[in-house]
Amino acid sequence: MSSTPRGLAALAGITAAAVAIGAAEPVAVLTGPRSAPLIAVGGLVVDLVPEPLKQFAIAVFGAYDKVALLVGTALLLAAFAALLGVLAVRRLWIGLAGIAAFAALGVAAALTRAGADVADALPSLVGAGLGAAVLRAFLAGPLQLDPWPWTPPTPPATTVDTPPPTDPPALAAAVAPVTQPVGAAAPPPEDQPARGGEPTTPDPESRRRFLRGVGALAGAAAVAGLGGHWLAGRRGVSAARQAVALPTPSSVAPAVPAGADLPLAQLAPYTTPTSGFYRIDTALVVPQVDPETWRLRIHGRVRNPIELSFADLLARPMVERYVTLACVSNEVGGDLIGNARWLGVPIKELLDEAEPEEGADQVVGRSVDGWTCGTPTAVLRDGRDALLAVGMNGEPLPVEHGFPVRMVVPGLYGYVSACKWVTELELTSFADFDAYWVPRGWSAQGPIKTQSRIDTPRPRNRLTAGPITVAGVAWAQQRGIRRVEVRVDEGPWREAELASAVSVDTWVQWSWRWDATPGEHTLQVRATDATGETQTGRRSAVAPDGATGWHTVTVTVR
Ligand SMILES: Nc1nc2c(c(=O)[nH]1)N[C@H]1C(S)=C(S)[C@@H](COP(=O)(O)O)O[C@H]1N2
Ligand SMILES: [Mo]
Repeated sequence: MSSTPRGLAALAGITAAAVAIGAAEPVAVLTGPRSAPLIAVGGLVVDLVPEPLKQFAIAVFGAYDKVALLVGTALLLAAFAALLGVLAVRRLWIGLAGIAAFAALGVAAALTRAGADVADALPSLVGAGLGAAVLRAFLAGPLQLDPWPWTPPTPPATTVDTPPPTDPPALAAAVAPVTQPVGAAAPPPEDQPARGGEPTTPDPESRRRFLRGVGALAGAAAVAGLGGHWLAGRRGVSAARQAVALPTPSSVAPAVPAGADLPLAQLAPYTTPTSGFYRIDTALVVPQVDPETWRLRIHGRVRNPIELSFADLLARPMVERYVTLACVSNEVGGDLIGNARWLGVPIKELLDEAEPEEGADQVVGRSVDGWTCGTPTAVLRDGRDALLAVGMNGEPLPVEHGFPVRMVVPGLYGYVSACKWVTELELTSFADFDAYWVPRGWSAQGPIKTQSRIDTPRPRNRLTAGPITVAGVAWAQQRGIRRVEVRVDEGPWREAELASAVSVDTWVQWSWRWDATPGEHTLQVRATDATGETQTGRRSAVAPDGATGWHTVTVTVR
């Protein structure tokens, strides 16, 4: 960092912002992590960012798109804070007004999140107050760049009767701003015009005190920020999750047939380990839902509204099923898909009890954080294993996969069916309500398209001529896979061998023996579902209702 006055002023601005963000975290331990300004504003960005930019972020940053968003937001904040620091040297009120504007943004973001209450404004307010105090203390104190309006302008020669501060003045001043109107943007009084011109260079001793103050405050901000974050994590529900005893299913999942899992290293296992299961959601912090207070309301256009507690749900007969979940954003060949054994209550039974009214053709699943998906009522009642799931692969749902309860609906992409942290099923119609992704350009209807993927060989594998096993997975949930074919260099399609699968609701592994010859080769795969329809080779983007095209892998054989 430059040590010109302007550089120091920028550093003061950044330190003030760091203090604001850091100080907000311990407050957010009380009000919930989503009320912390960085997370709240980030969440607002997630909801408001135009779809193409979001796609770009997912494409560039993949699973780290959320981290990238938070880092980007923090960098943007730092840049603005530096600018505010520099401007505040000329006019302190500009700096304070800037902080007030950021506080307003933080408060607005925190208060507009689903389920927010007034207390959620606190982290931003406390953070902004301390940030403003730090900025004021720096500029009026050790830097003496702009004495207005707290210190009368004093020429250096008269400072002899001012006792030198004994403690880091920045810290001392930071805790004593209570009598100052934080964020007040009043212009200077007539008789004390704001300083114009370039700020003067502070003397070396002031600079040292300033840099010590920066170091101390940055350290304190980091400790408060990380400590608060850690504390908030400890207030999570992992202990409550561990305490859940899953009931024995009244209808167990069929055993996975011996031939379902081919012994090939690069091939996706039939059952996806929970730790490797893809995660997609809009939540910047994973919702922590206490099963003790969790409720599910089935309401809207029903004759008998229902409200269930977690204990009520666990007391009902449970079924266990393998279902392959897929994301509509999965590119051809992508890995936003996984197969798990889910335990839950059939949604159909609950809907039958609630008695949907005529014309209520959409069930809106709503999560605690306000996210919604819209599922056709008819799909949920047609007898497929649509579940309100509480278990995944024999354990309570992981928190990031929706603990304590989520929806799982075979045959539909997750964005129209798989509501995590679900707390409401509202009966309405497609004409009357658009769920979260629909106004953002995605189709209201999201049946999963027949697809297939080559898992081995991979594009960069070193292959030697001779027999090579080409293998992968194929899926057509609800219909089932009848046939998978592979072709080399756009030659004739050859039928692959299908492994076994538990049901039509899961993917199936396939394999094909290839007599590889030296050179560069293109492998392609296509699947045909049990209705006889072959997946199209026409390429289409993931939006609005799922990608199409044949997965193509180019390899070099020596
Ligand atoms: N509450 C909530 N549930 C959600 C989402 C979300 O953003 N919020 N995303 C959906 C999408 S797009 C998909 S593909 C699945 C993914 O579930 P998983 O993260 O358990 O793999 O969750 C669905 N459920
Ligand atoms: Mo998704």
